[in-house]
Amino acid sequence: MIGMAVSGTGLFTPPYAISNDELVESFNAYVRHHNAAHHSAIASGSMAALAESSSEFIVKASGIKSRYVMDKSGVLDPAIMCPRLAERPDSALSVLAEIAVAAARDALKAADRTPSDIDGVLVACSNLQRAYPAIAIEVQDALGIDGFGFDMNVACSSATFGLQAAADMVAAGHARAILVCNPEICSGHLNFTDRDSHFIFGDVATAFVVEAADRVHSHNAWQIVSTRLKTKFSNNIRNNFGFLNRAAPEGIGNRDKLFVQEGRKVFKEVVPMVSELILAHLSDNSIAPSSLRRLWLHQANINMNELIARKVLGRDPLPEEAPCILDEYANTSSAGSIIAFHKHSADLRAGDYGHLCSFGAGYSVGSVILRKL
Ligand code: CO8
Repeated sequence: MIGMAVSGTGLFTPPYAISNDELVESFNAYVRHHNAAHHSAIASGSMAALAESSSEFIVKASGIKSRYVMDKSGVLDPAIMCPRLAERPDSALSVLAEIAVAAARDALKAADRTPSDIDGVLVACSNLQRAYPAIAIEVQDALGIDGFGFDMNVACSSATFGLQAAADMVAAGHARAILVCNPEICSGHLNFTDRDSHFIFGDVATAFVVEAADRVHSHNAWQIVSTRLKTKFSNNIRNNFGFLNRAAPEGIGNRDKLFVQEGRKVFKEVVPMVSELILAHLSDNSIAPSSLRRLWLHQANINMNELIARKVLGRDPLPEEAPCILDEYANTSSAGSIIAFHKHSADLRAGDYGHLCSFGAGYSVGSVILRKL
């Protein structure tokens, strides 16, 4: 009995890249314009002047050098500072479903599966475009999948929680195979006028197929040895945007209606939570950290990842042991560790162990032990 497996992964990369220098240039233009417009209030001390951002700070504090986005011109326009994504008629595919479908087609190909092999679709992500109908049902329809679909959101941990939910449903006999999609248009929820966080996120979509390990026919399939999930309530990463805002119109447009965080607190509280969970999870499965060939860590911050990898391995990781994709993609929420897995798993050999993990708002942590088939 070898249980469940991830039999294929897919990736959709948006068409536009924004470098740190480009982002900082538009941010600083916004700051100069803002400070000039509020010159009297700033001079009188009733308003604080905004400070400029810097590419050097961004690379040092986060490891991020660039990000992909679905729209570049709106984000970089100091008068807009927000992606511009045109509304679509109800008869057209939603933009979130569109990027999920692109990643899903890639994952189905990698798994050597067709839509007729799939019985369920999960869209598991941080940033859902609407409340209903579920994006997953739209993806299901676009791909021609019979069965069921639903959305789930556990912020950055949506993909690992989705992986466990999919594996449980296949194991229970509710589906032969489940397609899990992680479309993340993080730029839609990011406050590009906030110096502390304007550089953090990027857009992307990933997808993967979960099915019984003894049924896979792909070349890069991974047995799901064990999963472990953990949540602990925290207000340190939060977004209060939602349909109840119209019931309190006085708050619409406030800072908390987009992504806000206490980045330092998150760093300090989440690193021990993640490393302790991974070590306990490995120990309970009698797997020595030294036998892990690769760590596909959540991609939020390079300094966090180096610390977690050091705590798990008991030494500094080699770059290929804990691959970094956030330099190119930035934080893509739930999709980050799946991108790392997608790009850096094919070279490993049958029997090799690897570890996939996520962490983020909630707080939420997902730990997945994988073994190559
Ligand atoms: N440019 C220049 N200087 C800056 C900038 C900037 N842009 N920003 C801050 N500074 C300055 C500060 O003013 C401060 O100056 P001083 O020391 O004089 O007070 C100094 O730099 C240090 O500031 P910080 O303490 O803020 O900087 P850190 O070194 O702690 O780095 C980070 C900030 C990068 C945010 C870091 O704390 C971090 O990465 N923390 C963890 C964050 C994390 O992992 N969050 C998870 C969020 S993801 C998630 O859960 C998903 C949510 C859903 C997705 C939403 C999509 C939008």
